[in-house]
Amino acid sequence: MREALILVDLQNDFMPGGALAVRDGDQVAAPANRLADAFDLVVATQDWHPRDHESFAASHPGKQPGEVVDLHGLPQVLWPVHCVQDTPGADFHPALNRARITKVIRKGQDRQIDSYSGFFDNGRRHATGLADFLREQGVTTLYVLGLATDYCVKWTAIDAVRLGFTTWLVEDACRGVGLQPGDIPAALAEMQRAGVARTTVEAVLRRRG
Ligand code: VGL
Ligand code: ZN
Repeated sequence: MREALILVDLQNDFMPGGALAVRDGDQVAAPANRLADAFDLVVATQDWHPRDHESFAASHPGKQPGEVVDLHGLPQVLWPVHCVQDTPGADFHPALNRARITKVIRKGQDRQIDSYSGFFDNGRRHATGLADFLREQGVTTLYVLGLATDYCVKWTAIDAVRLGFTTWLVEDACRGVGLQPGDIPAALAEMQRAGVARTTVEAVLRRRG
């Protein structure tokens, strides 16, 4: 029964001042480091888009961030340009302890489809390799934290359950976008309905630290 910690998208563009800033997103770095010290297997996901990614409003003349379009058959929220491959905005937060990260999983590289989950693109057409990696490592239980609660954290945690992992959301080490009021509590409820269990940084440290 091996356990792994999954750090979702702790990247500069999701931090205050970044291109797709998540409120208080930077407050997740310190608890992420504390937890990472308590796990022998730490995986970080990284949103990693080409500059012309079709999830960007800038790729759709006349459209603004926050609008929803049909993108090759899937509903797509349009975002500001963010996490462009090999730019500082796509780097991990500078305070994040990179030395504890065993594996980095990059996602969102196909310009035609977004990838909120760390496991699959939004159409579940292509796997990122995260599930295979975790299974090879003998992992059965995941602790998920990071950004953003209502997008990449939510879909990573829900896919983890669907794939058969026992999945814990480290709720106080997540922050959300909250495009609409109520989106963050709705995401927590959706995860809970899907079978994601909820815990806190202190509870995980008491058990593992
Ligand atoms: C994310 C929107 C667009 C996330 C990534 O990390 O939650 N949200 N790309
Ligand atoms: Zn993105």
